[in-house]
Amino acid sequence: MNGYLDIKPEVREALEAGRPVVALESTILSHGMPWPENLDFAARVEEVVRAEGAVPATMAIMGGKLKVGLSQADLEVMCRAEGVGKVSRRDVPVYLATGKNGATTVATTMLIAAQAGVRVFATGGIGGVHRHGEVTMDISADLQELAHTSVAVICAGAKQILDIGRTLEYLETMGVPVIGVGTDEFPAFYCRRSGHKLDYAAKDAAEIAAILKAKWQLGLEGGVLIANPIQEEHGLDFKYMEGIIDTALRAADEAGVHGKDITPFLLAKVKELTGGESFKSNVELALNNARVAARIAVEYAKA
Ligand code: PSU
Ligand code: MN
Repeated sequence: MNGYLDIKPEVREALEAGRPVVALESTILSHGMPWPENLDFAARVEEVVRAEGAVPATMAIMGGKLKVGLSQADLEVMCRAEGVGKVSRRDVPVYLATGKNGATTVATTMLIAAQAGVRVFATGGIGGVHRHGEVTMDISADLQELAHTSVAVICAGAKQILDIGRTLEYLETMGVPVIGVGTDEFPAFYCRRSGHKLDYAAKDAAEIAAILKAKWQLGLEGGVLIANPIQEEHGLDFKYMEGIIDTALRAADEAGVHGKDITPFLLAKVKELTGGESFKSNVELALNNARVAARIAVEYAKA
């Protein structure tokens, strides 16, 4: 156990007893959803995990510690998001040393989960290769984390703000299995389909748990990406979203936004352009991912 880890007692007990735990990220709270709806979401997502028989562990960096599981007061600080930064892998040492509060991205949540011994993590969408990434080299650190850190990430695919084809190519090069949940197509967050095929459609949580076990028992380190499409009734139209995203990308270009600010900028722009509609879908898909993640964690704990 490293001295930077601060594991909530409930999570520690579950880990020690080999009971299922599901990691959750905090960037989705601090930088992905508005106050106070994010606090309501934070409570609901933890409830969904508990209802399936697993223990939720929301990750963040607070007071110089890697927090594994947040109290209600901690969740409120992350949701109010005053002075809360967005922390990817490169930012971790700075936040630990300075005591600044940081919301964890997919990369950082995976990193903390692995250190604490949590193997399953539910999020909304992952970062990836940005459009024109072959020129800008803007590739999310999430992909390198998936390459090296042994945590399963349950997501609803990736938003069309990214170059989904190149994101999948990158994952293939890095040896990251991408498994569809009841689908052989990689989903595009708000949309059930992206036009990009997957090789594996898992039949249930037990099969996914068996895949995780086979990979890690063999010593094949690194993550597994589980792609769980948004529920039919909450999905948005692909063509409609293409239009929204083109407008958001143009706005980013005109505003000269780049680097770590581009993802939050595009997410905020998409939200603004779709009105409240995309927010509801976002909440539903994230809850759905937490449910599937908890089922996988339960099966993995049995295996
Ligand atoms: N994509 C989304 N919603 C999000 C993010 C990405 O649809 O909230 C967040 C996640 O925390 C992800 C991070 O890990 O943005 C990626 O940021 P970057 O592209 O700067 O690595
Ligand atoms: Mn980037």
